[in-house]
Amino acid sequence: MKEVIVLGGGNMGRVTERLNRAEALMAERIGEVVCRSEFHTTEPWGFNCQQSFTNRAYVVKTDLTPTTVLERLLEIEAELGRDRKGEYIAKVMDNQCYACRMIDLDILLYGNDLVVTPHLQIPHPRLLVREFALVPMCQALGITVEEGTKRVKDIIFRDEI
Ligand code: PH2
Ligand code: MG
Ligand code: MG
Repeated sequence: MKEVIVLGGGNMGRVTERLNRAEALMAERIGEVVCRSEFHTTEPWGFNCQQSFTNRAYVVKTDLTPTTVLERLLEIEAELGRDRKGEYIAKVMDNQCYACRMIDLDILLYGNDLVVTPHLQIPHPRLLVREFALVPMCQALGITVEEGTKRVKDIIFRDEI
């Protein structure tokens, strides 16, 4: 059994309702959601856009592998209306790195595992520079941001000399 930390977010439409639906679906398809942060209202990071984001982090107990967790999260995003093609077009048209989205479910941590595959990197590679992810994650885990930062760095640099 592993503890996976998922960050939910979005900035279009009724995001809190959608995140609550996502939580119920994660509980059905991934595992028990044992803790969650509050909803955090955050400014769009990394791109220009008017609508602020709502983010919430979840601690989920699971027997699934990281790749299977990712597959299920992508399925849930699609079911809850994520339009990746529309986002892609908006991103290219506006020459931005990101686009507004209905919902995004990202894996931040999978236990203390370091996972690097072509499609998945855990810890999330931008976790330490994204306050909108780090702050809810630490709140969901009941630890300080300093402790959370240390945990992430220990995972990433554990195998380095
Ligand atoms: N997600 C992004 C890019 N920028 N900004 C905020 N505040 N919250 C997000 O969840 C977010 C973002 C890419 O996934
Ligand atoms: Mg994301
Ligand atoms: Mg994502």
